[in-house]
Amino acid sequence: MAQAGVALALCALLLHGVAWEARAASYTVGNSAGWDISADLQSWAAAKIFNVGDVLVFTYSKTHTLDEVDAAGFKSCSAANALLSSSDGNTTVPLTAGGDRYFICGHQMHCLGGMKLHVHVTSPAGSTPRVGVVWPALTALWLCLAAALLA
Ligand SMILES: [Cu+2]
Repeated sequence: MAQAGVALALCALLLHGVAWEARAASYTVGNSAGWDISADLQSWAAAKIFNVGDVLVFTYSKTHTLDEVDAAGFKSCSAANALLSSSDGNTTVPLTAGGDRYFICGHQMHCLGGMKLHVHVTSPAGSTPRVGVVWPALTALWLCLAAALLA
């Protein structure tokens, strides 16, 4: 009986792992600095691969805004034609499709000072992201449960 308990505990751990792998990544922009003029946003983005299904979380103070713009607005630091404009201090942006996304602070001087973010979102050709991880993991989970029941 003790053996079965241990096996079940291992199954629970494995299940936790499956849930973790299947979950899309959530990125806090700028890490602890957040969406801020002090953050090195270029380095932050350069070290990551963004996939469809991932989420960007922008946290910022009342001195900033979050504006999503097109490539031209990004280049010129102009939020005049913003696709999205937010100032609530905590904005979650789901990356629902592949391609380029551009974000700037609506205060032009901040943007010119480097408070701008370009991310390229990768969409795996013809498949749902991470499905390749989920099925082998689920199979392992079933084997684990079977082993626990037989123990
Ligand atoms: Cu700002």
